[in-house]
Amino acid sequence: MKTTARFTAGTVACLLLFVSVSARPAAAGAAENPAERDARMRWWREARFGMFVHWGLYSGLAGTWEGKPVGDKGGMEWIQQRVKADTGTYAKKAIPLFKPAPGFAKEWAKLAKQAGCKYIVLTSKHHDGFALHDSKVSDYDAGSVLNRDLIREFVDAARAEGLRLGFYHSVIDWHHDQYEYALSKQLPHPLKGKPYPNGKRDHAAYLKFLHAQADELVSNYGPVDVLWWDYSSQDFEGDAAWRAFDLMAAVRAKQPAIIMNNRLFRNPAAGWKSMGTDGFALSIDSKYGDFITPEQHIPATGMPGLDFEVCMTLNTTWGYSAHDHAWKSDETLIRNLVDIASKGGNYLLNIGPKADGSLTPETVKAFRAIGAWMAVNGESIYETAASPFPYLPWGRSTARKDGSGVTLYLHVFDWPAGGELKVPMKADIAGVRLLAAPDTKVAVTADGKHTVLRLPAAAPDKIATVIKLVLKSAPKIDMSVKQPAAK
Ligand code: H79
Repeated sequence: MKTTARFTAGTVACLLLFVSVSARPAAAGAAENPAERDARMRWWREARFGMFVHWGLYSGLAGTWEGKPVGDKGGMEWIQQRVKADTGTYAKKAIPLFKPAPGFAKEWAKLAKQAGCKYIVLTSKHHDGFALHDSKVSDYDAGSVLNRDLIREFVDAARAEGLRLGFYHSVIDWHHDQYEYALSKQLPHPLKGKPYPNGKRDHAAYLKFLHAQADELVSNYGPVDVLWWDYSSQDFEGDAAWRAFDLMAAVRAKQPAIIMNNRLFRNPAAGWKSMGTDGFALSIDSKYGDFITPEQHIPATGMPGLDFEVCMTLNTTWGYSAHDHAWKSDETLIRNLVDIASKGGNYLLNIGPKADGSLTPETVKAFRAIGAWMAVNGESIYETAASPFPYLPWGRSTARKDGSGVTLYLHVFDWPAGGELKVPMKADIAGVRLLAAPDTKVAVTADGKHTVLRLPAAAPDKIATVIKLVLKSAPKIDMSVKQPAAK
C-alpha cells in the first residue's frame, strides 16, 4: 500500500550512492574470500532439496480465461501474456478470484518439512507485477488489495517449521506503467509490439520502484536466505536493464549472508549460453550471482566446483492450472532428486497452490512420497558430494569424505538380474548396508576390475535402493566406464 511520498530523500540519496559505486561491479563479492564464500554457501550446498511456490493472481484464474482453458500444458503463471491482456483487464478478472485463506502457508511449510526440503522459495512478485507483501511503493500488492501482508504470513509459517526461506522476484513487470518493454525484443510482455498505452515511459522510474520493492523484501522480514531473480535476456540484462550490480549490492548490504541466483544477467560469464532455459554454461563468475539455474532440465553431467540448482514443476505449469494433468510419477521425482544430487546440485521442486492456498491431492501425494523415501535414505542426499564415478550403468551415487575414509552411497535404479551388482572400482570396504533393509547381509567380492555386491533377488525399494558403502580409503575408480553417447 502506498504512503504519501513514493521515495524519501534518503532513498534517493542511497540510490545515488549506489550509482557511484557501480563502477566497481564486483564490490559485493570482492570483499569475500573463498573461505567466507564457502561458509555462506554451506547450508545451501548441504540442503540439496527445496520447495518452490508459484502463487499469485494467476492462481485464481487457474488456466482459464473467459470460461475457456488457455491450454492444458505450459506455464499458466503467464496467462496474462498468453491471452494478451492489458494489466487493467487482467487485474479486474484475477483479483476477485484470489482469496488466500487464513494460515494458507502452514500446509506448504508442513509438507515441505515432511518431504525433507530444507528451504522454501515463494514468488514475492511474478511477471504480472502483483506483489504479495504490503508494499509502500505500489497499489498493486496484497497490502492494497487484500489489506494483508502475505509475505509476512509465509515467512512466519516457514520459520515455524524451521525452514530456510527465499523470495522469487521477477524483474520483468507486466503492470508497471514505466516499464519500457520495447527495450527488449526477447523478453515477454502482453502488449509486446504495441505502443505504450500511456505515451512515453521512463524505465529509470521503473528501476527506482524495482529497487525499492526489493529493499522492502530484504528489510522487513528478518533474515532472507535466498533471492531468486527472474529474468533477463541477451538483449536486455544486467546493469543496462536492471542496474543489477547496484541491486545486488543493496540487497547484500541488508542481508550479508543471502544467496542470489544469476538471473539478473544473461551472458556467458554469468553462466548462460543461450536464451533457452537449458542453455547454461559450465561456469559462473560470482559477481553475477551465487548459482546457476537450469530450468526444467537436469544437466547431463556434474559440474565440478559449480553451484547449481535445477528448478522443476510437478506437472508442466508453475502457477496452478485446473487443466494440467501431466503429473510426474513418484519414480521420476525421486530419481530426479537422486540424479541432481549425484551431479552435485540442488533440486527446487515447485508447487502451484490454488487461490486459497490449498494444494491439489497430486501435489500432496508427490511430496509425501519423496518424504517417505527421504526418511529412509536422506543421509545419501544431504551434505553429500557429487558422484566420483563418470558413469554407473545401473543408477547413481553420491559420496562423503569421513576422516581418512570415504562413504559412498550407491543408488540402484535398475536392480541387477540375479542380484549381483558390479561397481566399477577397487576399494577397501569397512562396511556395507542397504538403507531400506539394514538387516540384510550383503557379501562383497572383487573380480579384478569391479567390486561385486551380492544383493537380495528383489529390490527393497523399487524406485531407488540405496547401498551405503564405508571405505577405509579413497576407491580406485575405473574411469574408462563412460556414459554411452546419446542416440
Ligand atoms: O517462474 C517460472 C517461469 O514462469 C519463469 N521461470 C520459472 C521459474 C520463466 N519465465 N520465462 N521463462 C521461464 C522462459 C520461457 C518459458 C516459456 Fe513458456 C516456455 C515460454 C513459452 C514456453 C512456460 C510455458 C512459460 C510460458 C509458457
